[in-house]
Amino acid sequence: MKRTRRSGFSLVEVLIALTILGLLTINIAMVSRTGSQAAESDLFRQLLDTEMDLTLDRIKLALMSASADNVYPQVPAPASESHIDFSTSLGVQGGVHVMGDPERIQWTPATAEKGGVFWTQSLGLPDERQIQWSRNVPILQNLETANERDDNDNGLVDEPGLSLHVEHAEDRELQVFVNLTVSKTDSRGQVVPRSRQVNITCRN
Ligand SMILES: [Ca+2]
Ligand SMILES: [Ca+2]
Repeated sequence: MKRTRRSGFSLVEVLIALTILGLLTINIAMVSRTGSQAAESDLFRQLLDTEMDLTLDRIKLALMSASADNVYPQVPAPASESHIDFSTSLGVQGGVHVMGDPERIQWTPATAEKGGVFWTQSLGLPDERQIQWSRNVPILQNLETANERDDNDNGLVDEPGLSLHVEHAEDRELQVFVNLTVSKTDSRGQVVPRSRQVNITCRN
């Protein structure tokens, strides 16, 4: 008896094919989602890094030309301050340094958790003006808590999100160390902190 050749697919084959297709679709969607989340996280970190780097560059530029005798307070580690007052040297006239108007860089609270970094020009004078350099600086540095201990192992105790301390050995120029943490909550509700330290030599 002649057998008829089977054509088309059985129901089982169709079900298997649909299952495989479904799994593939789910996998592709997961990979795509993971990829877009990674790209979003990268962009988020880059924006925070830009805010942090720009703020530190501005602080560095301002303090580089500060006169060492006009930097206050001069707090050594493990203590630190969240502000610094200074005047820059405009040059020498008749053998005497001519100083610019007093300036201040400070962290100012905006909420219970974070605040901004502000630069004040002509401090206490009629033409005083204040400019914001950063808006996402937490009260304390990353991994630091207020407990009179150095939790993040950086030689500073309970240091603020913007922390400034100095080193001034007798035979060396004044050095100001600036630690800055910038942090923000991403779309998944996770706090992303970025931190960096710069040291600035006051050569005047
Ligand atoms: Ca610390
Ligand atoms: Ca602490």
